[in-house]
Amino acid sequence: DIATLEAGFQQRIDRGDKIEPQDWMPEGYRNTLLRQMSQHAHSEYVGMLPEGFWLTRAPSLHRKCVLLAKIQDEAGHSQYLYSALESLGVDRDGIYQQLLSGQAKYLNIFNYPALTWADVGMIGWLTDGAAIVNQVPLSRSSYGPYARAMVRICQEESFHHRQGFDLVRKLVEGTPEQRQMAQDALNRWWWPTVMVFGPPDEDSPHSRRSMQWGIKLYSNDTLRQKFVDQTVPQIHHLGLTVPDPDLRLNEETGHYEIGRIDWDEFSRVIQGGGQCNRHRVGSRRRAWEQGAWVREAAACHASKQAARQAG
Ligand code: FAQ
Repeated sequence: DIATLEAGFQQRIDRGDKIEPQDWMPEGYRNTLLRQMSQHAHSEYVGMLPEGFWLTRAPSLHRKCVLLAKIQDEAGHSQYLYSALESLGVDRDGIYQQLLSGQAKYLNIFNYPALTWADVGMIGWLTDGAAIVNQVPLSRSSYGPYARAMVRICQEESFHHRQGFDLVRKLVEGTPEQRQMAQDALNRWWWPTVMVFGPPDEDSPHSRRSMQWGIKLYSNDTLRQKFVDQTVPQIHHLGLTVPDPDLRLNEETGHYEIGRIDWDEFSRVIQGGGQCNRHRVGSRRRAWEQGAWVREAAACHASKQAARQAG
């Protein structure tokens, strides 16, 4: 019966077994994976847009090549994740349509604009930095295809993180105007990045079940703290200021304590009311419509090839 199956499933999780697509899994486990993995895939896909705006504006050929490579990696990450989703028996187009209809979520952070070249650096350094803190544990997630996708994704994200840091370092070593540009961008990206880890543990409806099932390994606040502890010294090293007057290092615990996070802003942004939500989903919708001829041509080519092979 179902209770026995569920108990056996939980034992496998507790033993550290990987769950594979052909294995029995509780409906709730599958739905949690669908929710989180699709949000993750959409985030990578929409995540190309804020930086994409700067591709034709990069200050040198070298920076343009680096940025182009990074954005292509993000497209690749979304493809791995859409493929991992297919292993749950869902149709890729159906999942994708949920993004285009505005029904599916993607990370809050991608609804903010990249106003200057320094913002491109902040996205790499801070957002990819946060993504690494979140995703390295996910490479030990209980669902095999999701965990395996994370391994390569994390390796690529660490290049993204370094190129972001390098870009910001170049600016802070530059003219006073360039240094100020970096500080202004940090002021814009710090709080939205701290929010990326999701609501505080006591307001996180999914965390308990997700952690019990080994989908998530650490709570939202645990990962947020890890990110803050690791990033604040880097900010100080660059001679920049964290835009938080309440930030302090607790000498006893060794952890940085941050000021109040504006959770109203977070809710507004993830419910569609951020600065760029309409623009982001609109861009993805346009790409889908304008790419219709590519999909038709690829399908036509595939059917001709199949006919040729059969003949
Ligand atoms: N934004 O109960 P919890 C990248 C929602 S790409 C929007 O705590 P959970 C690379 C959550 O969905 C990103 N919504 O939920 C890159 C839920 O709503 P629902 C890579 C958020 O799932 C860099 C509700 O709030 N990483 O970085 C957010 O247990 C630069 C309640 O929350 C991922 O996508 C948020 N920040 O924990 C590309 C992370 N937080 O579904 C380009 C994968 C929460 O009930 C440039 N996902 N919500 O309507 C996760 O790890 C988890 O899903 C969490 C949330 C930790 C985000």
